[in-house]
Amino acid sequence: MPRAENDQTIITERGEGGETQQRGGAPLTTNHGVPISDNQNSLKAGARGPTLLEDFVLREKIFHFDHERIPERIVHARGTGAHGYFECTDPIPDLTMAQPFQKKGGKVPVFVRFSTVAGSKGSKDTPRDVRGFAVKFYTEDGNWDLVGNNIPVFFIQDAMKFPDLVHSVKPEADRGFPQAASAHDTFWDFVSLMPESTHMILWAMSDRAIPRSLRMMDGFGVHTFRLVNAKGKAVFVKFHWRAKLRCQSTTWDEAVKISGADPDYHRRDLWEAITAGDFPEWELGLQVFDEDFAASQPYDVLDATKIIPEEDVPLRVVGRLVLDRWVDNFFAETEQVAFLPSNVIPGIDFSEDPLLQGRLFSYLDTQKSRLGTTNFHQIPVNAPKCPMQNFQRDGLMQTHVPTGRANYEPNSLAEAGEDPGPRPAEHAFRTHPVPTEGKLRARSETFADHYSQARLFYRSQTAPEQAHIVKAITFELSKVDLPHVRLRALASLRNVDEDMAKAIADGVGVDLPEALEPAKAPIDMPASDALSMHLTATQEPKGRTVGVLLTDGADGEALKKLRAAAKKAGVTVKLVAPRRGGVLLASGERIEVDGQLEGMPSVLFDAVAILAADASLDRVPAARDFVADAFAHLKAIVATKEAGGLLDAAGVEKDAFVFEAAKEPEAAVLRAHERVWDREQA
Ligand code: HDE
Repeated sequence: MPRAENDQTIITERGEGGETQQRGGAPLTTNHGVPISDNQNSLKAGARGPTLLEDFVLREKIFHFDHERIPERIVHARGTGAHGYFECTDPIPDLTMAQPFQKKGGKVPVFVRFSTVAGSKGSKDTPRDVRGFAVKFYTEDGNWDLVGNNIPVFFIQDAMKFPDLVHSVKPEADRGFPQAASAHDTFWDFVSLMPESTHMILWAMSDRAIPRSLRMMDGFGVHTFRLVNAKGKAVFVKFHWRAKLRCQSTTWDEAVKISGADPDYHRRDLWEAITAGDFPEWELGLQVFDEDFAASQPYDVLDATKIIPEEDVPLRVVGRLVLDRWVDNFFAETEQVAFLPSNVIPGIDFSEDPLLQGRLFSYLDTQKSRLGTTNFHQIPVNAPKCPMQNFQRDGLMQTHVPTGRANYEPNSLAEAGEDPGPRPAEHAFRTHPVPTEGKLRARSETFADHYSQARLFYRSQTAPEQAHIVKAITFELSKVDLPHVRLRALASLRNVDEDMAKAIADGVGVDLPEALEPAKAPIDMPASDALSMHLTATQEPKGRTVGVLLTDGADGEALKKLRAAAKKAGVTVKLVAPRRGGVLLASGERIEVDGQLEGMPSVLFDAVAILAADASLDRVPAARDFVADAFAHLKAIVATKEAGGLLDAAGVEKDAFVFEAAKEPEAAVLRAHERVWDREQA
């Protein structure tokens, strides 16, 4: 009997073999639209007989399942994405005709995918790694993809070296490990033979490579690009995404523990923020400069291992990026999104950066391999949102159905009253003309200074940030089994900073080797505060999460105060208890909690409050770890008097970052963005 269209009632029954059978809702069909009668049982020759080949329903279902996976990305395989918009706040038509920058308040839809680089799709969210920050702008002039990273420089200067770099960092070829890690022989072997990678190594060994949240990292276009205005005048530009919540990182020990506690930590954090309406936001800042400025710098602006200090060319903020919509389907959108650095629009052009130039064909090529067809641009997440038409036809998985016979031009079909198809336009992308020198397989001399900016980066960091770099390189080199590779890396690092190299050599337990002779003697550039995460950190707890550990009989008043402060500050509160079912507060009120103690350790929070009503947690190992880790990870701790024994058992020293719940429960909220670095030095 035909059913009412909107009937969503599902009836659960039991089949003859005891299996669960459900009916109701929309009719289940095959891929060809044929309604299916039974989704639990295959077609058999008798109830206990063999399955029949005739069962097209079973065969189609399993056939499709067998082909559900597509090749993962060669690099940046693990990622997560969201929809949003870019809004122009300061139009720059004088500099570019690019559509997103023409009108104040003008909005362009975007899709953004964040990623780690080295790990496989199923690896963890918090390895030490560079993060991808790829933005697809669906503009009225076609798609513009700004496929950047959270670090403004790169390991290599020429695309020719990319396969070697990636092979060296991926699991070693003979053993298939380590996964998602640069701390191994082949990576350090390669980079220690590539002095040009030193600047990027310093960034990758800094806390930038272990971000607290995808919402708390900046993004960079890395390469120098061009902006071109309507008169055809070009200027150079570097693109910066500046996180509204400012940059923050985990400690290394925290990152390691998070990867066990919640391998999906970053994607969950992004999902929670967006679904809660707390939309992540970045400013788009431009560094605009001309040929004369470029020619007068001690580095080459076409060299992707170099930054332009913000003190020399300040950021001009021209817009904001807001992510306000999670995907409907992870595979269809996040997995199938295809970014192409070659996707530029009128008003944006490339520079001659040899790394960027190599990327211009690589990404198109990889999409064919991953998505299987030259028609990958027709997948909804990749399709432009403006009209598109040309004479390209057919191909695997063609979904467009062009009408008429104009599949070539020039044609004169219009004269016969037929649709002649499109023609090249006046308002169009035009390559900015650049004089060239003729064919040459070479590297410019202006790319030869490999150390000055590595030195600039290191010297621009605060003491704790420097200490973390030393620790990270010590850790990585200690994982390198080949002694000559450790020594070569140290020999190179001596050109960055003698004290740093010495501290690392001490940590690894080797004598400092002779310094590697640099191709060009480094110079000392003035330190740049903009390069330090600590010096540019936020002063507000907004966007952070506080974990509250409760026991039965906990004081509801302290919790209430803490929650009120959190609401005001834009901080999330998560409740943790020994049992998921919740706790009975002293007031007699029963409250549900967000997680069970063993499944929600303090590494998942920015600050903690232990609202224990008695000493029942003192002997619980997970409770001791909860507190000990919060202390070791330099976080604010609020605790009741009754939790004193637990704090002692966890080795907490009562410093200025440990607060009494009875007096200031809100301290956990108000200090959630801070870490007490003194504790680390103790
Ligand atoms: Fe990529 N890179 N890359 N890359 N890259 C890819 O393209 C490549 C480079 C970056 O979320 C691949 O679709 C070459 C720099 C991001 O889908 C591949 C070179 C920067 C993403 C590829 C580079 C990046 C990729 C793998 C040297 C920062 C993920 C799958 C010339 C500015 C995009 C894919 C996403 C992905 C090639 C260097 C960023 C294989 C040959 C420099 C964010 O085509």
